[in-house]
Amino acid sequence: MPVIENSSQSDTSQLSFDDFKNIIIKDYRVGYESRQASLIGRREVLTGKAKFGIFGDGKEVAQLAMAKAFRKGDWRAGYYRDQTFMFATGMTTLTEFFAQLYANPDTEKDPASAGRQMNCHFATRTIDENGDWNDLTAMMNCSSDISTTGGHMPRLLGLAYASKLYRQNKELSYLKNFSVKGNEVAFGTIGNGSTSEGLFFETFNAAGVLQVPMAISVWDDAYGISVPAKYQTTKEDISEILKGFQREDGTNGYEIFKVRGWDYVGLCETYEKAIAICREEHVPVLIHVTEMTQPQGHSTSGSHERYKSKERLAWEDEHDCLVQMRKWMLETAIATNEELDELEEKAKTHVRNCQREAWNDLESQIKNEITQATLLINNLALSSEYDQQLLDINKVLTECFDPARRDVMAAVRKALLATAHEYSDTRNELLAWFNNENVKNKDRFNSKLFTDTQYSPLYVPEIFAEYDQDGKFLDGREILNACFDANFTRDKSLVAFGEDVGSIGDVNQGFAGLQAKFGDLRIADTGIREATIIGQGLGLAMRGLRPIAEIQYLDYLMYAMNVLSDDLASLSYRTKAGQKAPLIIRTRGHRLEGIWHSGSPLGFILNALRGIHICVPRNMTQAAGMYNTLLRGDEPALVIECLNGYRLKEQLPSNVGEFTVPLGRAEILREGNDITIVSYGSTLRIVQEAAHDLEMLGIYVEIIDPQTLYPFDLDNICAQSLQKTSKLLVVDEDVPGGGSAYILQHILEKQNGYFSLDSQPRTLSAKQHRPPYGSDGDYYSKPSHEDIVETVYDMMAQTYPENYPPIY
Ligand SMILES: Cc1ncc(C[n+]2csc(CCOP(=O)(O)OP(=O)(O)O)c2C)c(N)n1
Ligand SMILES: [Mg+2]
Repeated sequence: MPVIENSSQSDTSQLSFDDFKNIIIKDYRVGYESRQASLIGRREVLTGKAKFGIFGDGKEVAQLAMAKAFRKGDWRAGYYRDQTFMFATGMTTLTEFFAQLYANPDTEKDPASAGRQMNCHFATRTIDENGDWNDLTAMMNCSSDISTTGGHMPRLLGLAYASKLYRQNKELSYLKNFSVKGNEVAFGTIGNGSTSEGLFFETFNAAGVLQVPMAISVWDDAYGISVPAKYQTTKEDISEILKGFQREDGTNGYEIFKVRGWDYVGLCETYEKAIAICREEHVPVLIHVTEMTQPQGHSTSGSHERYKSKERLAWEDEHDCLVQMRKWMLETAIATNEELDELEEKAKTHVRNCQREAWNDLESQIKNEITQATLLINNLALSSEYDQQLLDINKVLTECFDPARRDVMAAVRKALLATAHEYSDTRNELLAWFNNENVKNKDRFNSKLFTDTQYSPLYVPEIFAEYDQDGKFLDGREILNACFDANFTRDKSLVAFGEDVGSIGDVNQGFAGLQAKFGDLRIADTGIREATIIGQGLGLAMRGLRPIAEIQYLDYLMYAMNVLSDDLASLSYRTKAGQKAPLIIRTRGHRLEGIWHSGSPLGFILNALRGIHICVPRNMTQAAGMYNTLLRGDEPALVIECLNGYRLKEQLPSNVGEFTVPLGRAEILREGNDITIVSYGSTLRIVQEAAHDLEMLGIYVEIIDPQTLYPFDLDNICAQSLQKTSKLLVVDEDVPGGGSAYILQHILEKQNGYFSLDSQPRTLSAKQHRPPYGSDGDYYSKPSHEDIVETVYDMMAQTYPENYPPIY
């Protein structure tokens, strides 16, 4: 008889046989209810009540076993097959499961995503509505799922790494809400097919190096949608090929387990053993669960009969894990057929009731809105000359099958458009109702791109830089170094890591000497693995630490872009501010040398990373002020330092660790009446030099540094400048139509700058291609001093041709 540990029952050796039976029967009930949820869920999609369904059928029994090893304070980072685990741990309920399937936008009903995510995308809420952390040691924690398979692996690494820091760095013991001596295990799940992803292998290796309590379960059903294992995995066996990671005497590495997905006893034993090693020794473990099935096929998008052979389908029927568990329970006299029949009937009714409750909840809200809207439209029809049109609109709405909010709002908007020429009290009432609903719908569907609470960096008070009379002029890198030193002294939860960040203090020495001062748990080197550097930071930030994750050059941000975009940037939105990760990404870019060290792809970054603040400091003092701001706020941000600025002299502020640069605060660097030039980062210095030459020509340019591109110039400084100059030039070194197009949209459209222009707004960017190596390559690819002077000259010539004859 196996010793089965239950999360609520720590010492099972004392259990009576009856207690033991009851635990197993309860497990079977949870598994069976979960299966019913899958069956009913699929039907709800096929009958049109929900739009898409993907379920965890065929994976139930392993998850029951995994749940037994999961404790309060632990973390999950998994994928869409894990509903049984979520039910078994109590991290979600059946009613919430259905609320998400129906896209209920209420966080009370779908706490994981407020209807924003497809079904089976799980999360627990780690912060409250004020942005304050919950006590994460007192609850079970599930980091928010993403649909991109394998995309969650880097985050898993960070969640596990946090336990290591909490265990090894005694200075963190004051952070009571996050850890009890680093005893928390980060549980990951991934499908066999998705282990083909690079992120899986990158994470796997990094965890082996770091020796963190990470437990990866691979749910192996031999397929990734229709593609069988022979096209997915070398030797068709992931644990076989990962055997080289097995730890041996005197080496780091993994403990690797393999167990069949329908073997309840084997699974319980495996999880108990594996997780004990992981938790106590901080050794990562792999649990490869084979022979899993997929009774309903991959998702509601297609049927698996198309690609599985008759033999395979028959095998799956027989090896269905719940069928096998039931058989075993009968064979071992844990339950009788009659008992299980009765349990199954009750389970079916229970799940059906939960489903109805979830449906009725949303439906009744929408019906209520329809009643209100149709009444108001009817009232309007009484006094409108478009009465027939309005009654028709109402008829369509009342006859709508399974109506949604969009149907209600579409009807109201049509009614308001039809009566746009009329003025009446009844129309005003409809309009007021519409406006009121819009506020609610904006909150339901468009809010919380950032957590947006009192802790937002936008509310960090502004503190000006101060300078002693004999304030030293230092290399830019030394300014940053002093800033980091002060912040690491002030805040013990700060950590920084990346390639070459530890021992040598980063390739440009911003962290020089700080590892020696603060220790290698706080300032650390990593392998060359950008995606998991970000994942490492993301997981730490979700667990209450304040990481600065460094990407060595901006050009390599590409390698972390999936994690940044899919996971970090969407975290607040996809949980409706139920989780936060105040991760600061530090990198350096713009111009230096050659094709892969001169990148400034801000258009790409701005388009992909809404949900992350984007800071582009022109020098290291401004960068320091931004770090000071960001480290006192709680939202994620990317800071792009100027790669060619570390050895330029800047004056050291006496309050280098305290002064702040507010986000969204544009600064006028030079005043002028003729042309407004907006630029950022490394081009600013060239623009400033060009302005000097332009002055010799009698042209006075106003130079504005937005400082942060997201948020962009919150005080409309740019548009105000245009009221004076009427001419706009945006200079950057992204591709044409990249970051500069974003800036134009802000100034012309959002700030209404268009109305102040007397000539065509212009952009001056780098070329479409990347800059060749060498100074001439740079000159012919990036905007140069002469390019800027001539572009401004040309713009002036358009208005005053007689004053500015053609140069060429
Ligand atoms: C990055 C990414 N690529 C492709 C997909 C489309 N997709 C969704 S599920 C899936 C199959 C995953 O198979 P596996 O990992 O074996 O998990 P299973 O569904 O079999 O449990 C694919 C290809 C995706 N969601 N994300
Ligand atoms: Mg699979």
